[in-house]
Formats: sequence, structure tokens, C-alpha cells
Amino acid sequence: MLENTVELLRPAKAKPESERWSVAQIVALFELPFSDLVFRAQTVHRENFNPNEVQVSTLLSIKTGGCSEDCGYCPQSARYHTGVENQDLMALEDVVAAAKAAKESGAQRFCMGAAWRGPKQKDLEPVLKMIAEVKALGLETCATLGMLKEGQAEQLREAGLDYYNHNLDTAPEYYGDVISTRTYQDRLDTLDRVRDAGMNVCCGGIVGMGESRAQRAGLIAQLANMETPPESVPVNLLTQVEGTPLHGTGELDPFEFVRTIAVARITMPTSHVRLSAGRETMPESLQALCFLAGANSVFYGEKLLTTGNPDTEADLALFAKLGINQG
Ligand code: SAM
Ligand code: DTB
Ligand code: SF4
Repeated sequence: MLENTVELLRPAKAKPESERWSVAQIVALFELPFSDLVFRAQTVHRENFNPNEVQVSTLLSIKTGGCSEDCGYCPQSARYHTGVENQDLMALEDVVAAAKAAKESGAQRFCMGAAWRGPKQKDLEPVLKMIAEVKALGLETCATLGMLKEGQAEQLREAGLDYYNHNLDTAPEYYGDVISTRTYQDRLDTLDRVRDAGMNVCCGGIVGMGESRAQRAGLIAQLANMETPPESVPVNLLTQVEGTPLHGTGELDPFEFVRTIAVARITMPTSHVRLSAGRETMPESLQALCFLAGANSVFYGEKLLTTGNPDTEADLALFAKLGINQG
């Protein structure tokens, strides 16, 4: 399985073989007794970060729904009837107003998401203006616009983009069960473009899509074995939306979710691991376990892209209870 997994990364872009995690080693981490796993993750976490600091990013969907792709989890695909209302690219002033509001409520980073397969040049121009204006507010900037063509990552960087989010979503061997309109290699190519343009990479995936533990380990191997692992690793729990093919998938055991966070922390010691989609339905105690297991970033604000997220007041109250600062 290791060979299979690593082959998909072009050798120049993967770590030297001696430094790579095998899928078997990652599965062995998943299999540790829960307390041993969390202790190990917390130890690695403390060696690399202030354990009481959590980075917060606010999301805004700048173009919603009507997407040509068939990602089986996604409420924004035009192929599924999910009740999401399509919305064209937002006006610049509305995006800037949302970014100002996010800054005022304490966000450090503002992430603009678009339901595109990838941006056409005529789409990119207005987004470049949004990035420049959001950056000028003193916020870190992030965008997730789909696949990038040659030269687009450079334009984004020049406009002031700090992070580009593009997820691998799952292990290579499960990917074809979830998406057919773009390949795993397409995603790796976009990630290379982002890295080569000198931007920070935000890349993670979704768990709870019916994948096996070995496949969760396979996703983590892909991320951890990158020559430079992503600076930011969003771990999303599938938000099941009626009308999508993955609606009705069996729920992931919450401890398995915490284990996934812990394993990401151990294998990517210096990355920010983000407790991402799915937080709205998680009790505070489960979120606290995720922080204990090494999560040190969240999406902050009432909405993700089209689905809900905890209220800012609830998050601030939880941070206060746990003694967490935004950092
Ligand atoms: N359209 C662009 C793309 O797919 O690259 C950018 C936006 S897309 C919505 C960003 C990411 O959100 C996806 O790659 C996926 O990991 C995550 N996502 C989408 N729907 C989700 C859901 N129902 N539950 C959890 N994560 C989801
Ligand atoms: C990521 O990994 N998760 C965010 C962000 N990157 C763009 C998106 C989650 C989307 C959840 C479903 C929705 O709100 O539409
Ligand atoms: Fe489109 Fe992105 Fe949703 Fe896939 S995840 S259907 S590319 S918006």
C-alpha cells in the first residue's frame, strides 16, 4: 500500500524515502491505546506550539452553488438537489464589508471560497482585487477557488494571497468513489503550483465519508510525506447534506475523529491542524479532546460556506472555559 500511495506524488515533491511515513506506521499510531495516542500528540504539540493558542479563520462563500463538479459530499454541485441558492461572484464592497466584520469579531485570517472547478481568467481578476483589499485591512488572506492553471498562483501571490486551500479530500484509493470529474493528480498539480509560487499551502481532507481507517491513514501519509507538508491542515468531518450522494453515510465514531487529529499532529508536528467542518454538531467536550489531541486552528464565524458553524459567542465562551487564546 505504501508504494501505491507514494507513487502518486512526483518523487521530487515528496520527502526522501528515509523520512517518509509508511501507511502501516500511521495505522499503528491509530491503533495505540487512546490515552497513549493523545499523550504522544500532546507532547509533540507542546514541543512545537503554545498549547493554549488557537488560530482562527473566517470563511466567506464569494460564489455559491451551480458547480460543474461531482464531489459526492458537496451541497454546491449543480448535479444534486440540495436547496443551496446559487449566487454569482459577490461585489467587491460586500466582500470587504464581510472581512471588516470578521476582523472586528477577532478573525486573524479571511478565507474566500468559490464553487468553481477552477477560476477562468475573467473570474480571477475581480478576486485579485478582493484579495488586495482584504490584505490591506491587516488580515491574513486565504482563497479556495478550485484547480489553478499555470501562472494563476503567481497572480494570486502578487495580489497578496498568503494561503491557498485545496484539499486532497481522501486517500488515493478511495478518491474515485467520491469524485469523478477531476483526478488526484490534478489536485497534486494545483498544490505544486501553489508551493512553487511561494504561497503557504492549506490542504487536508474529509473523514466520515465511509472510508476505512487505513484510508484515513493513507490521506495523512499523502499530506505528511510532501516535501514540505502543508502549513495548514483542515480536518473536516463530513457534514451530511440531503441530496448529496454521501448523505446517509454511517457516522464516524467520535473517538476515531479525535484519533485522526492526533495522528495528523504527530506526523505533521509544525503544521496548524484545523478542526474544520462538523464542529457545529460536536459537544464542547469533544472539541476540547480535539484541542488536547493537537488541533490548534478552527473556522470562526456562524457559517462555513453554505452550512452552519458554532456562533462566535459560543466559541469565545468555550475558549474562555479552556483558557485558550487566539494566536
Ligand atoms: N470549489 C473549490 C474546490 O473544491 O477546490 C473550493 C471550495 S470546496 C467547497 C472546499 C472544500 O470544502 C472541499 O475540498 C471539501 O474538502 C470541503 N467540503 C465541501 N463540502 C463539505 C462537506 N459537506 N463536509 C465537509 N467538508 C466539505
Ligand atoms: C475546508 O477544508 N473546509 C472548508 C474550507 N476548507 C473551504 C469548507 C467546509 C465546507 C462545508 C460545507 C459547506 O459549508 O458548504
Ligand atoms: Fe464544486 Fe468545490 Fe463543491 Fe467540488 S467541492 S462540487 S469543486 S464547490
